[in-house]
Amino acid sequence: MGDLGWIAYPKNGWEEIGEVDENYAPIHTYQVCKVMEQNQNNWLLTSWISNEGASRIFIELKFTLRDCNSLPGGLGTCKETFNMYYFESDDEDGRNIKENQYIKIDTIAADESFTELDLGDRVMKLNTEVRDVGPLTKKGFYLAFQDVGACIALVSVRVYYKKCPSVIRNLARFPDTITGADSSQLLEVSGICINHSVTDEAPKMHCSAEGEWLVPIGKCLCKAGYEEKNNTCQAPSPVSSVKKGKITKNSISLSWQEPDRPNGIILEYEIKYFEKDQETSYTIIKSKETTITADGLKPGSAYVFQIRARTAAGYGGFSRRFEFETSPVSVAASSDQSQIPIIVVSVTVGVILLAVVIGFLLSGSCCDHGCGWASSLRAVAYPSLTWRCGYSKAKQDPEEEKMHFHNGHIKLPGVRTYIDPHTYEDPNQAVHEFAKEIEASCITIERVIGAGEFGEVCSGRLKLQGKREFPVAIKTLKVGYTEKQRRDFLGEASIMGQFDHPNIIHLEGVVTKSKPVMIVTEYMENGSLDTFLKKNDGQFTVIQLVGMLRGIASGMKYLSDMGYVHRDLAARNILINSNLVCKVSDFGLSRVLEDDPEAAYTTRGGKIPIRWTAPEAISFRKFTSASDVWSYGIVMWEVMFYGERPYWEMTNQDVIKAVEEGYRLPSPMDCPAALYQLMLDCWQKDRNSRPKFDEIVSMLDKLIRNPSSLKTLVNASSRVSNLLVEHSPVGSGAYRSVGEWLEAIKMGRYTEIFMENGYSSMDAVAQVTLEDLRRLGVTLVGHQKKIMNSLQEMKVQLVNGMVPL
Ligand code: ACK
Repeated sequence: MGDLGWIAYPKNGWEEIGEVDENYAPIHTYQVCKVMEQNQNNWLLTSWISNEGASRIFIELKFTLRDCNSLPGGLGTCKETFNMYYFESDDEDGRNIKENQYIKIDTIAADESFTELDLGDRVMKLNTEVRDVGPLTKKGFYLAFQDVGACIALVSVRVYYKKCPSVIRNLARFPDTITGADSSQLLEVSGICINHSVTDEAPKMHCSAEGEWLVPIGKCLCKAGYEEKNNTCQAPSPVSSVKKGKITKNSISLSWQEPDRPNGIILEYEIKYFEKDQETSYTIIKSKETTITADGLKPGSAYVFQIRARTAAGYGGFSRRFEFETSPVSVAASSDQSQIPIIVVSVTVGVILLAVVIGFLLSGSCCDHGCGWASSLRAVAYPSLTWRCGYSKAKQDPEEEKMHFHNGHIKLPGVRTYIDPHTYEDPNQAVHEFAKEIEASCITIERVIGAGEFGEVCSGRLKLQGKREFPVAIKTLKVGYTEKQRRDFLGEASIMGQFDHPNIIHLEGVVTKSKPVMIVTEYMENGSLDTFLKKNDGQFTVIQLVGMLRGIASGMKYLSDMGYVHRDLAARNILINSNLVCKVSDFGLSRVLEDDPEAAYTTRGGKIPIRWTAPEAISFRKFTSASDVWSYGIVMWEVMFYGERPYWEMTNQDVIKAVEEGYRLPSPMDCPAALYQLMLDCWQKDRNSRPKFDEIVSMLDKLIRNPSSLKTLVNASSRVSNLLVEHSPVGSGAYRSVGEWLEAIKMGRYTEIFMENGYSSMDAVAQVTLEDLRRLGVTLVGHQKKIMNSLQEMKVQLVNGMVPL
């Protein structure tokens, strides 16, 4: 046993050489060189190594191995490999086990990947080899190195495991996570909301075997009163001064000032009030103004008011309690109105009686289950609906919303739904209801990034009071616009401003009080998804692509829950940011779709993006969330095909005809079968048979949790049978040249290399192997797959007699 506590046997086998480095720290090298002697079996056992909870460990060896050719006379017995083994045990007791109980990890040979070690007069080749072992089930293990007659110096043994390092994402903290045992396993890890934040949608991420965090899902939000800044939450100050205005016997008007430190744009105020000592029954009014009138109050009664402000980060704390009293009823008035309480009482009694009668009718079935009178009565009198962020719009005053609560339950239930800005007589009112006015001086325009229907799209920066400057996208309305154009332009903001979801493009606000009129949204670094995918063809893992699709489906689920039908869902209308988070955008008011170059006029005069649209929407304008699901299927296809144009160059008329006849797009290359099946489900003719967006999200979550389910790909021959044979580039007949073929599969960049290396005909190309591709410099795995699969496909088609090469 040497200094390291490692054991070598037999004693004349491995030998420890102790040296010191330039800092006099000891270095240990083990060497063995019995190349002249027959039947060598020299073992070197390490001390016990704890795996520290990891179930897959990696072993990196650095060693020199002498070339047998350089050893005159030793060629007969000399070996150029050695073996590595392991044995698992919970403690050091496992040391004295027999050789044959060790499990072999691998035979280690020197390969080309060495670094040169300059030994002055000699250069030694230092080899580095890494192996991994797992799943490990005990607390630790021993390693053993067996020499069978080579000349080796073992310079370094590094044992490690991989982990996804602790990180904060979407305001949730994800702990250091040791990767899973299986090299393709993704571990789902739940995040914990950071201080002063609460769960919005349960935050989760996936830790890959390589130690990378992938596919963030869900998020936390800063608690009421806190604002998000640099991955932390801090509070905006409460409203401090509240003044009473006009007071009548039934109403109290209030006004107040913005909090001293708003820490962001105040989107609205929430005013909670209740009759003094009756706190369990309160009313909440939401207002965008700093004044309200609480009406319907009892005369001569004291009411308690509390106000809090909301910014994009959430609510601030409530103000202190302010108490005001309604005017008492005058004597004259009281005699005039002496009948009112009686009427109120009789109406109330009537309502209760009605409730009792309904309760009685219901009680027949209910009592079978033993729940009795009291609960059936309660069910009628107080519908037990918990707070679902329920907005009940006070239509008469769009600046205010009013909700009544009793014992923590909302009394007037209302599910938050999308409000069509067309329902407002004055569209300007709709804009200001849903979008914050921004002063033009807060915006710095930096550069033009594109052209929209109404004017240029620019990138720039927005500096709001009390907030750090941040990047934004700015859509501008060109000069000389008509009133209708202005309305349509701002209509998008009225729609976008109603949404609040991580996969929907976020509206910062609008500029309407100065020119140019602008819509300011969050900035998405990677622009539109179709262009981004085309630019990065073949560069993402399937899990990354599924992560993008999951985001889009989650955004669409939110929209469909809100009752909003998008009608123009396509990869060009999805934006993607630097974290590869996809967000649904393009909420034109004049749907469909003045500004979409893909939209074509139908025979009925409407303009529709034919390739993305469900048959019933094309034929009789039946746009629903189910037709959005069809479009989502097309987006899935675009994503898995890296931005390929659906139905390639077929004409719109041919697309309509083919789809009507039951043809569907073929599977993209290398597409997991489960994803293609989901696409086909989205393209069911019967719209009721298509999956709903929540089902799509769950299905994608399941696939992400279990990535091995993505390993089964649609195989080449079944792809062929699904092809829209006449029109797809793969099935469009023999390619006339290598260039044409490579262009068709979007690998045109390699044409020159192929030609230069003698692959100038399709016959020659048919012989290409993966090795050849690597030699030609096609190093991206995605590109190798694309080329090999296309070749494979052509061969299958040749066998089927479909495409002569
Ligand atoms: O593909 P792109 O770079 O992404 O070109 C189009 C262009 O503006 C016209 O629509 C880009 N664009 C639109 N909205 C945004 C945004 N919020 N962030 C970044 N780019 C955007 C789009």
